[in-house]
Amino acid sequence: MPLYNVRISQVFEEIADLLDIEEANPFRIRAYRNAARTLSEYHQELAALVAQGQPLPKLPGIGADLGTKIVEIAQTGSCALLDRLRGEVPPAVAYLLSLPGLGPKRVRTLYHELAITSPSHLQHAAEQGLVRRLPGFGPKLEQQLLQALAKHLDTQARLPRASVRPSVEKLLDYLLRVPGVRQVEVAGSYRRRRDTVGDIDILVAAAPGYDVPFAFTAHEDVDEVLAQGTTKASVRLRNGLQVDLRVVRPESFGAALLYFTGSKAHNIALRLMARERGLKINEYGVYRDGQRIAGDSESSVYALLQMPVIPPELREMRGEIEAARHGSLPTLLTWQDLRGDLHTHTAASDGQSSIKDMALAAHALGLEYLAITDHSPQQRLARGLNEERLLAQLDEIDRLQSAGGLGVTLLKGMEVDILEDGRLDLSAALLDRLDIVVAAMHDHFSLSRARQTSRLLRALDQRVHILAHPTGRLIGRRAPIAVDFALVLHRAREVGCALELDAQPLRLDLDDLHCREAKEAGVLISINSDAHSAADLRNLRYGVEQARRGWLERQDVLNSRTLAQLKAFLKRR
Ligand code: DGT
Ligand code: CA
Ligand code: CA
Repeated sequence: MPLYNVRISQVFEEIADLLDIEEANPFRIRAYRNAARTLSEYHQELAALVAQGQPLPKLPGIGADLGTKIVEIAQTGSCALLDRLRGEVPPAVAYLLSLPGLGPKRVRTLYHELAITSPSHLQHAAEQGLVRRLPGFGPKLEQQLLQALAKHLDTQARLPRASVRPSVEKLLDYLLRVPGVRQVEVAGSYRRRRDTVGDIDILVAAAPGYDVPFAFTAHEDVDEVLAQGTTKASVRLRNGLQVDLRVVRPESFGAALLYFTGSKAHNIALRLMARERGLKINEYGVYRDGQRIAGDSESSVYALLQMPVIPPELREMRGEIEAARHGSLPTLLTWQDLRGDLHTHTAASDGQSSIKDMALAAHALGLEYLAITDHSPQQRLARGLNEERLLAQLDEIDRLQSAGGLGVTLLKGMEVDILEDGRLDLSAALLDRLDIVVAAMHDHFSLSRARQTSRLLRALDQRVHILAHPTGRLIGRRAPIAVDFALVLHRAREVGCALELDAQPLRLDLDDLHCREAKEAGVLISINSDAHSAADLRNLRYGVEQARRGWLERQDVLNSRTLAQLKAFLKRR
């Protein structure tokens, strides 16, 4: 089975990390990082195309050299450049870069002074107090590293959900065509739309007398069969993903779907409620005095407990059962509620598409407005816009807008860097010329909680409309910043600033719990694609899914407002 794009992208990330440790040319490092991001978000599996002997599509930021490397990785699983770099830098050293507080310079120190080559190695040294004595380290950083290591070592195995989607859809398709199969549904954390998944759970309703697990384990992508029976199977796919299959009779499909969707805590609560009513729930149905009285659909089970169906995204034991009982479940946001995108990049900075192509793509998705927000001057590698180029872009937007035919209204904006001390990377005069100011941090992620908090509070006191990817996390790669989030929310609410839910599948920042905190604090969320190409706008859908997990409704979301309402919001600052 071909490698996922996300795996190829990991090879590029690793190359970038190793080049970084070797102090290679920053532009070269950047090219690998950009290509990694493009790949991880691309909707078609490139290795599959390579396997079929088809040419690669033209991808933004990926020229002949990187294209050759993609083919090489797709065919061999690795590439010569990576092998060479790995020979020069021990493997786990690069991993250390993903810990907060560790850049290439400190990683080099750890390697040279203490011969540290892996996270567990580092943990050991830090526990003995050896790390604090190194030049450029200290007791605080040592403590911070220990905490991050503890967290990191147990979240490593989870995969971003978006990255396994093609694989899951392929399996579902296949199972639907297996003889005897009536219904197929993916359950577990995938169905609850968690940002990451540990494994995949698939449920099948089948007529009696068919060996569905046999057909399943014979799928071409299966590498190893971990367990197999007449009603279940567990396999590992060639790309490492584990998939659990359960087969039930059609009359049990709803009860089984409920059971295997989880969460476990949600299921346990339902079972307790049932017991209070003299009922028994298991994965086959609901029983009273040994008689089966429901279970073909999820709604038949919830109905017996006098509840509406609770959307899978909410089944986390975060108050959803209480809400369902009191008839106060939220009316969750849907894709149709979104009217615009307020954070996007063009080829003027590190994006790939023209303003016009971005606008046309936004229109094609049914959006009504689009903010163009390229990077500010400090982002040199991302070709951040200086004053002259920004003013030229504002003129260009005016020209495009008056020429008409775009299908969306453009808003003039910028993603302005928040400097280390909380000032913004643009003069107040220029900020005032923009329709919308999106502020974001791109460095100094490891400041102390106190300093990080005052940095953000200071940023919010300036003319900022949206605080972008507020915690800075990258799933599986960079921990969220340390910050007093409640205080940030309080100030955001006071000054009338929204917080972003960045919909890039590896960011999804804010996460579900933070979204809910924001809602409860009365702070609007803006769900933005942070697109770096026209195709990236489709990532908005992952944002909607995460927002639903955060209990968000239409009125909680800034970009569900009409253009007139949005403009009124923007004008207040
Ligand atoms: P994951 O795979 O770590 O992303 O998370 P889940 O939620 O998909 O967990 P998983 O794959 O271990 O199990 C799938 C579902 O099966 C889970 O959400 C609820 C159900 N389940 C698993 N084990 C138990 C159990 O011991 N008791 C109950 N009530 N349900 C369970
Ligand atoms: Ca699972
Ligand atoms: Ca499982």
